[in-house]
Amino acid sequence: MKIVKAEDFDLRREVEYGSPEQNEAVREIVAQVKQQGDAALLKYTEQFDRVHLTAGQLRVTEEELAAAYRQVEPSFVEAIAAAAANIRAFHSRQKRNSWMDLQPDGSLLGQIIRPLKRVGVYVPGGKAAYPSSVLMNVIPAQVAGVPEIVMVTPPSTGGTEGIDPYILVAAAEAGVSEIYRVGGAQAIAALAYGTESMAPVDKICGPGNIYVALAKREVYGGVDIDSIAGPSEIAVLADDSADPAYVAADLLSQAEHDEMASAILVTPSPAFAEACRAEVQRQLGELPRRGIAEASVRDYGAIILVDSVVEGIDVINRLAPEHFELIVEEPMAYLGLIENAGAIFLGPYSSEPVGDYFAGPNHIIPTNGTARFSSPVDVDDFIKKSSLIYYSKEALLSNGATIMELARREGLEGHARAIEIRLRKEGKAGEAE
Ligand code: HSO
Ligand code: ZN
Repeated sequence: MKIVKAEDFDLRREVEYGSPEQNEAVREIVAQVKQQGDAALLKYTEQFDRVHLTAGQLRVTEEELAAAYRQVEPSFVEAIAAAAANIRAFHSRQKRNSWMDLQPDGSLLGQIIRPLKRVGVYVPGGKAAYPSSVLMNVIPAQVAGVPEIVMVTPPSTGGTEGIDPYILVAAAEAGVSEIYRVGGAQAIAALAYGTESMAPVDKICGPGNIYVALAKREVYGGVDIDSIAGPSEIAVLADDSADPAYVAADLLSQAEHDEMASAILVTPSPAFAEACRAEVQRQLGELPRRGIAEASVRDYGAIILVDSVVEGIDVINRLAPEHFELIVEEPMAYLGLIENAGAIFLGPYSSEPVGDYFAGPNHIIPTNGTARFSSPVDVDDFIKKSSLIYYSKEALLSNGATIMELARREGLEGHARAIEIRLRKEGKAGEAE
């Protein structure tokens, strides 16, 4: 891991939008599924996943779910259920109520909160299929009250229609109502437009490969989508009071996600920087995903030396990392200075995996510096609001003239007359002129 001074570190990262060929391929797949429905869905599943399905086999059955429970260890079911309970409890605190305010003139103003009706969650196949991410996408939707939560995930490559039983159990524990074995850009198009076998959804979320990300951007507008997540990031600000072995382990916990993940240590202590660098090297040698973690640490990792903890927080605010661990003496004392971080972990025992799996806050968190203006996934992502306006006769009569003044200033006489016709009937039009 390279050790650099704060002023020598480039805080910006490149964002990938896909090649022109990939964009073109995705546009074609989306158009075909939109036009031909199931036929195109099955054709692409055969072509890309090498699995031959009929339309009747797209949906995962209750028997398959029951079989998945028999295939996984009981301890896994218990662990997923315990995590789900914590995530549900945390997200329940985010629920909003509809509200209404009665004004003195008898008018009523308010906001009505409603859940989205139908949400689609994409779960990637292969190594990137995380049961924990199923919980993190589905539970906020469920807590919001979304009645129909649909999951899509590709059938296994290599000729079987099976889906990882751990994913199926997580889906069932989280409360998914329908599961379809379909993946890639074709699955996103089916969620957006519907096919004979799949009803369309109002919002699509969940991570996927570049084709899935491009397809989400392609269908956006007709349906809502979540933000497109970049590789995992962790930044740790630690001083001499921290254990370099703990910090190295936490850095590697995210470096192992992806060659492009970024793990950054910020420290005011050159001795701690050296100790941590040595620990990262030592622990890397023993990590099963060493290849990935090593590339991440080499290309995107860094140790940044600062003059003080306060200067370190300034670096963190400029990085706006997805995850931020503050492991210094008295971390609470600095809480007020932290402006940009998706999730903040305080003290030596709040290791990032506590949040990734279990504590309750969501692990889908803004990356790439977007924590400057956006937030982790939560219940708000699955609700919508309607404004409510009720004007009494009295309220309209006393404010009609003002409304007409604004309408006529915009040259919209029809707007003014819609008010005027009512005032006239009540014998108040003269006052409006
Ligand atoms: N740290 C990841 C989430 C995750 N970790 C899933 C383990 N499984 C988000 O950046
Ligand atoms: Zn993680």
